[in-house]
Amino acid sequence: MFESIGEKFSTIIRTFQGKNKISEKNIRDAVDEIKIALLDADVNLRVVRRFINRTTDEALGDKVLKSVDPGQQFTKIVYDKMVELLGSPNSEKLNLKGPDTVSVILMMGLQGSGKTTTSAKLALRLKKEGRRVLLAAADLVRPAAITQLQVLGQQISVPVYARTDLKDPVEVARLAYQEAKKNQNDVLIIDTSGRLHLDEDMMNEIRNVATSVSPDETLFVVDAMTGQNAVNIAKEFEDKVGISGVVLTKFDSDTRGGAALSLREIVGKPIKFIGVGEKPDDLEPFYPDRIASRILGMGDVVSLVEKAQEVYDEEQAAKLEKKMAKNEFDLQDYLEQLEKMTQMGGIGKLLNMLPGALKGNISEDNIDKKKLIKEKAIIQSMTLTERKNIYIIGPSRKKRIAKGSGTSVGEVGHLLKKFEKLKLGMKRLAKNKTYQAAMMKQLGM
Ligand SMILES: Nc1nc2c(ncn2[C@@H]2O[C@H](COP(=O)(O)OP(=O)(O)OP(=O)(O)O)[C@@H](O)[C@H]2O)c(=O)[nH]1
Ligand SMILES: [Mg+2]
Repeated sequence: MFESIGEKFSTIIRTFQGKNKISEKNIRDAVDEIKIALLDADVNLRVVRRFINRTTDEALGDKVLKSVDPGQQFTKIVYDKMVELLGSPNSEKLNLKGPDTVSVILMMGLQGSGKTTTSAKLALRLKKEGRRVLLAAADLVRPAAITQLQVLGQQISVPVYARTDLKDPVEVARLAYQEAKKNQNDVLIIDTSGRLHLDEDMMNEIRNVATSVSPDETLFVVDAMTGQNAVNIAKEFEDKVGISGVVLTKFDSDTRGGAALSLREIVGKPIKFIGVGEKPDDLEPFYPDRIASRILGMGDVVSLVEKAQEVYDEEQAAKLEKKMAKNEFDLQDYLEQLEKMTQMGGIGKLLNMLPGALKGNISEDNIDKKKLIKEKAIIQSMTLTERKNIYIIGPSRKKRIAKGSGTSVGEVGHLLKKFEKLKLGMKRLAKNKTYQAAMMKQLGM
């Protein structure tokens, strides 16, 4: 998406680079070209007008015309306005409650927009964040809908609440909520049915579901290929049910994408995620700044953002170091490390962090990856409280955790013992400056 508009923008912007004097006419010409590029990309006319007015107002001020590097200034204004158009910082975050209560995410949208797929993608994402997710199949219209969600749930090892004996989605949603409470799930994602066109029935049904479970997030799922009509559909859902955020699916397709760009401005609700493929992990947070630089064909801004990301990681690392020194390192931190390392493929690095391995003759080849995956599953089946304090885990909790992770009570006990040893080693390490320095180096800190 956005390839063609990106090319146009970078051509417009390039003509400004390095110029040390820019006239008002130069700016007006450039703005005209930008307008055409946006309209070509199928951006809503009202949105284009607003964007152009804002950009022109600012660009014609003294800041650009009198600056030493007007090209740069102009580019920055266009970029800033584009980011503003797409959303605000952190708008991609989900508003969920703490892990001690059930947060509800309601999915809605037209038929085939990607609700069911996105439900599973979100479930996987939240599970990776340490949440205990329950999926609910409240699409009782399409015969195969329940099975589809069950298959996806199995793929990502997330339980699915389904009732083939019921006909009322409100009832299923309500029962699923009770089930979530009973099983100590902290997120319930409700998949609902879609219809081909907007109709009163669908709106009433989804509104009734919403009223009965009062969702924390009501996500409107929309296919990025829908074009201009997406804006009208979104408005309808906002008026009749109320939406808290948008998920744009099929972002991987080569559509012009302009309609998608109009959503935020017209509906006033943030785009939270984009679907970038059919697989469960093909979901990304929607970062307005990154998308803006993609639209403007500006690679350098992207790398700037990536630099900022590195700093963020350094901060994380510093926090971790402090925790270790204070002997506060818990299973949740361990899980996060496990995840980071497996993501980067550098399991060896993680293993080197273990005290016994500091002398370092463990290579990545002789690591039991299956065991690490099992460990992850075990920790993921614990509540956050348990991860923070393993000493509350008695026999009945062990049983529950083993069941939730598909392991045995013995394996759960084994992990707990191992972690206790690890913590002890860390405590010793924290006291020994030389070892500590070596460990930090191993961790790449
Ligand atoms: N390429 C791509 N395909 C997607 C994406 N999201 C969903 N799909 C595909 O779109 C099709 C429809 O997705 P579903 O999740 O079944 O859509 P739905 O909204 O649940 O459909 P109904 O339940 O019939 O209303 C499936 O073939 C998905 O694999 C995406 O981000 N990218
Ligand atoms: Mg579906």
